[in-house]
Amino acid sequence: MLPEQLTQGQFDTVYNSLSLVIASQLFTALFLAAATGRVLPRYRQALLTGAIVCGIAAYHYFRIFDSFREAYVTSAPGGAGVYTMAVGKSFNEGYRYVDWLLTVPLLLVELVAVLALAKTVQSSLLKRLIPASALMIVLGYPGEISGDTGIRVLFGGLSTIPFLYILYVLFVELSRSLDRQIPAVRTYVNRLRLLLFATWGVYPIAYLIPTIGIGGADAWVGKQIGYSLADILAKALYGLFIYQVARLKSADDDPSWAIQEAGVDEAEVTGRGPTTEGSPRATAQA
Ligand SMILES: *C/C=C(C)/C=C/C=C(C)/C=C/C1=C(C)CCCC1(C)C
Repeated sequence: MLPEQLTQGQFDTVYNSLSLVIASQLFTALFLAAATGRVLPRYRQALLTGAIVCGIAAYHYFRIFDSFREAYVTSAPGGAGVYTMAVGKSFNEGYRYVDWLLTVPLLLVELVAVLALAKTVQSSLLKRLIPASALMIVLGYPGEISGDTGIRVLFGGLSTIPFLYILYVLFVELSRSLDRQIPAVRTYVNRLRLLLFATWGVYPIAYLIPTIGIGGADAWVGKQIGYSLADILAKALYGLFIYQVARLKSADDDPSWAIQEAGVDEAEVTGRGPTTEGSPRATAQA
């Protein structure tokens, strides 16, 4: 499974991808935590959850990064050349799965929290989404660490069942609750779901790379890049989308907050803010 050797280019590619993920997660976590004051209190939990997700991911990427640097060594002076697996060391892919086990349910909590649905709807969604997402990750792990293609495909297939169930809940069941949201929020939530679908879909594809005949080190490097980029989009970019939804909903819930917070722009976006006549800007333009 783990390549015995990496070229300088392969080593650098993985090194730089891991480093990029650390920067993205760390600073998105800080941003989201700092931005909680820029939404109404009822949306703060969603932003805080997003910050925690990115924080947990940043932590695990520090561990993954260290594990990678210890696993491969080069004897060439100045570090240029061929990297080989260090004796007695291994790259620990388990960090990813522990990370997902924590962050994937939290990403779903983040989504449900920002919608501010009725308590009963909220808990009914979470009671199904959280166990399904944990099951998806747990079932994927035995296949991930197995060198046997059959086992990889078997557990990949099993893990896909809860994955499809999550998509069903998000795209079919959640749609009923969305009818009650304002159009601007509906548009954003739709984008959010598509982002979730597109980025979560990368994981099973990256998982399958080693089974589709792309051999050895290239397959492994491809998988590392796939997981790394998907993590940036599915956690950091997703967190910023959640922030947008929280801002729009805050403005819609309380137009006076919107004016005080951001001028009239967001109140206009939601279509429910004060009318342009009589607003400070209209008066200024007149
Ligand atoms: C931040 C991390 C995220 C959003 C991770 C998501 C992971 C998945 C959607 C993984 C799904 C898998 C399958 C559907 C089948 C193969 C095994 C997995 C675990 C890679």
